[in-house]
Amino acid sequence: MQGSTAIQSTTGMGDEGTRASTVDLRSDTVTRPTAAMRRAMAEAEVGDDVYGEDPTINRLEQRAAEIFGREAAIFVPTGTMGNTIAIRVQTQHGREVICEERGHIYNFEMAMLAAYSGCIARSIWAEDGILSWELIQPRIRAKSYYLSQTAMVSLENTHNMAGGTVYPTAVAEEICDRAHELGLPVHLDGARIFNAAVALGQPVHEITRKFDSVMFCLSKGLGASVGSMLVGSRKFIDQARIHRKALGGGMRQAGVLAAAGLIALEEMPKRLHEDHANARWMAEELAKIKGIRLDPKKVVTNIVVFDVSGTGKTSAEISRALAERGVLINGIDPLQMRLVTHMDVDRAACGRALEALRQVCA
Ligand code: TLP
Repeated sequence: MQGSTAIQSTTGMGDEGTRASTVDLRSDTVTRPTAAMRRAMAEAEVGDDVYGEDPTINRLEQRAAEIFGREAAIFVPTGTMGNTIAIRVQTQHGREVICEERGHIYNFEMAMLAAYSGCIARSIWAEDGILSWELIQPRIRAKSYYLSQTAMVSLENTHNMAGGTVYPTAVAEEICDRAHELGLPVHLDGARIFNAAVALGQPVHEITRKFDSVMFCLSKGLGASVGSMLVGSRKFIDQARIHRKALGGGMRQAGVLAAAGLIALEEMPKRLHEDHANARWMAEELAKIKGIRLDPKKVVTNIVVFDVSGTGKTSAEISRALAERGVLINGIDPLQMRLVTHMDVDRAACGRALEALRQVCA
């Protein structure tokens, strides 16, 4: 798994007509808002959020803080902006952020870690993307005036490119405890933290309580069209608000977005287990296809990463052949592909995707 983690977008999306029959497993970011979300959006009470006067945004921020057991929360347009802000608030220029080698903040956030926070990533490769204190501790820079200093640790749960893997809570908590003893804050890129909570059978406040800041997305498996949240202390969120504005994230009457976000937050975690069951089933069936390699037991949430090197085809070739059959799945490098189950793809659609994969790999 070590190596490049570029998402290779080899498949486009057709017009509305082809869309209905297309099985889109490129990501859970492709989910579209439910009818209830669209109604709530149409009816949302709104105000100017830069003045703090959007009642729907205020409600969403309050509910996110309550659900995560924190003092405060802030609505941000994207997960990338949420992570960027969390890193900026808790680091200083010229320092280092410890993260996993395939982590989103390191590979998919346009180097904002460097561009906005002035830090470098001290990346560590970990089996299944799951770091431990044993792996982190030796990479913390010695206290010295001539070494750039470690500023923070950032974990990703679930770990996207490692295949939706989940941190055992004790492992994440040990990292937080040991980092805190050294005065280092720990951020959680919890884009899919509700998937992790479902897999662990623990509520999100329990599995995130030791992190200094948590970002989670409303717009992925939870189905809202736009938006992510940052949660943490009141002081942290006050600082975050300044950086959100600086980054152009002051969104005025964004209550129309928050209205869908509230439904995503309150209602949608209840159905994520369906996506997990579909992903596991797909993984088990994929493992039976000659040339495809993966361990289905490792699939515990909604992401399946699989090796196609034994098929004699590249991931790009497979993507293109699948697209011709109305199935969208992208490569993450020439040898590996990622599929993500979500609420717009039911068991029958997963079956159609499998059939197309069987044909293409034959
Ligand atoms: N992930 C996207 C792509 O950017 C790879 C996807 O299709 O999975 N953290 C994690 C762990 C993510 O997976 C993502 C998006 C983000 C942050 C960023 O969220 P957005 O796209 O809202 O900026």
